[in-house]
Amino acid sequence: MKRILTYGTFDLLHYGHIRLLKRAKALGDYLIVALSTDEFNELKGKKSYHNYETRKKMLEAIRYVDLVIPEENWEQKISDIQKYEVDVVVMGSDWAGSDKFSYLTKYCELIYLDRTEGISTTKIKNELRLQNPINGVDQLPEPESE
Ligand code: C2G
Repeated sequence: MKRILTYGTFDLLHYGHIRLLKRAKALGDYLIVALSTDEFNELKGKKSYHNYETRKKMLEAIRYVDLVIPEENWEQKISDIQKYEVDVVVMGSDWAGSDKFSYLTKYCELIYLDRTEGISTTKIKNELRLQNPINGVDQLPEPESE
């Protein structure tokens, strides 16, 4: 059984996330998602709309996802790979070359899949904000963080 592992926040789930998960699962037989906790998101400078429990439930409803575990820090990846006997870590191409992942090649295969253009959680938030100004005041979009 080929075991795949990926990491992320997966907030305001969108087709870019689903496409990543579908392609990751197609690389093996069992897909584990290490989902950023709310506390780790704070460390990453991200504030998700949905909390961890909600984001976890949504991921568990996706046919490609077999297990969701918490991502609590940057340092847990090697122990995750060993504990879950992971064969391949998969990430979107925006992470390609990052030192947060490149060292993992000593422990397992590392594959980057093309990021889906034209969609991101930040884009969704910004466009909703512009479409729904508060008290008639257009809200300035947050800088693209993804
Ligand atoms: N993604 C994608 N296409 C998009 C948006 C996201 O392929 N349009 C991918 C990202 O590359 C990532 C995954 O979907 O592999 C989850 O994206 P995020 O929820 O934005 O996760 P991120 O903030 O990149 O957190 O330790 C690593 C971090 O937890 C990754």
